[in-house]
Amino acid sequence: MGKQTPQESTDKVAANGLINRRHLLSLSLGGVGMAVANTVLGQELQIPSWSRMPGPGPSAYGNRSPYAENMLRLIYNTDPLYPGGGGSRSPLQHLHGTITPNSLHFERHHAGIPAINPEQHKLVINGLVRQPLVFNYEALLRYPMVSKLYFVECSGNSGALLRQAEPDQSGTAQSLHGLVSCAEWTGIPLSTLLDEAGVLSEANWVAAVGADAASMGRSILLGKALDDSMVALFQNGEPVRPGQGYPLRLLNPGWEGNTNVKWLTQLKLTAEAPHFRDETSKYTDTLPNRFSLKFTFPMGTKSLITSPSGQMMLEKPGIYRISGIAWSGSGGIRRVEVSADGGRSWAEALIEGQLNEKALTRFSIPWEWSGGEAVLQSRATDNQGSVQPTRDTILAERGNITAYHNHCIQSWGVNTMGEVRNVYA
Ligand SMILES: Nc1nc2c(c(=O)[nH]1)N[C@H]1C(S)=C(S)[C@@H](COP(=O)(O)O)O[C@H]1N2
Ligand SMILES: [Mo]
Repeated sequence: MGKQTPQESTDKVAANGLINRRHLLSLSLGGVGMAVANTVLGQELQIPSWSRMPGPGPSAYGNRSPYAENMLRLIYNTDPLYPGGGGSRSPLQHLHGTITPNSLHFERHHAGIPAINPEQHKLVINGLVRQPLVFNYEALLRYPMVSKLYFVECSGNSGALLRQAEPDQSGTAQSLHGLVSCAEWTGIPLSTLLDEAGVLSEANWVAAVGADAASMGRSILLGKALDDSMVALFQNGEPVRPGQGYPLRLLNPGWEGNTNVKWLTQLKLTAEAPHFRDETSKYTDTLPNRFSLKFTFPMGTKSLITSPSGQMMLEKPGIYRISGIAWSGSGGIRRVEVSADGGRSWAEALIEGQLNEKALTRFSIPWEWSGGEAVLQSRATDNQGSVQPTRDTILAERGNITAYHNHCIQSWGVNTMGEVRNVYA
């Protein structure tokens, strides 16, 4: 977040009602508050019944309020031909901050969730190593660990925007983009385990395989494996959930979701990539000239307004908090800009909280809705200068044979009734 130029700081309200930070801080925080909150002066506060009676006591495992039970994952594609296949999407429009609660982390399984007893699970490291090793869960718990915030995003996320010529009017942040989540992952740096096995100089790849019925395998570049890949055992402080790969999963920060092999059971060092099913027939981008890109590992620079977003309703003209998430598979987010006029003018959003590499970042900006039509967009720039592209740019560059790795700008149209819909702009 660089210094503002004098020109920007005198610019009180950016085009189309976006209120820039300087204006908000120097002049009108109070003004905004007054406009948003209802005044309570002169009214007698009613004492609600729940403050008179003792409620239930503590519980062994906490639950959320029954008033917050509308936050649910959206399950898709439970085709009986593929038992356990399909997935579920995170309710991005209901989530705040940057951490996805474990119960709401999106899921993608190719053959369901195996019921693994950690006492019977093994992790093998073999292939081009000096000393093949086998670890049980108990042994892994004794290694030094690191804890980091990382997003996981399926490379099929947001694919509908490329597949569908007309925008899905019923689309929500969740239904269109909910295959991304973010957690604090705790685990052993993969480099620690590979060092112990002793990687031979001919090795270039780590072939990772899961213990599910899909026997999912992915090839990881040795450089990545030695850089920041980890064998994750904990997710937001508790054991990795069965849906996320209990008792352990591979995590390749910033890389396409599929490479994060769940229920990890084998790491084989190889000279060549084994070309598993999920890195050839799937998760591969075919270009208009029918050539396919061999591997696409880091996820693109991306952002999404989660509020207001598809299927929400603005009740009346006034000041709203535009808020959303931004992320990049190549590092941190440098800035996020927001437009209320379909990309003609942009204002810089406030980054809320810390900037973590390869993790979700929360942004927001106040916006005064006049009651007219608007098209809300956000555009992220990562700290290597890569800027989130428009849908038209992606289609022009890659066509739509592939719908994987779509990181285009999402447009939410607001009509004069205040209805928010997925639009192409
Ligand atoms: N063993 C195994 N690992 C797997 C999968 C799978 O089906 N089996 N699905 C992959 C896909 S496609 C994605 S996007 C991520 C999803 O991780 P999550 O379910 O924890 O969100 O896991 C990956 N790892
Ligand atoms: Mo995926």
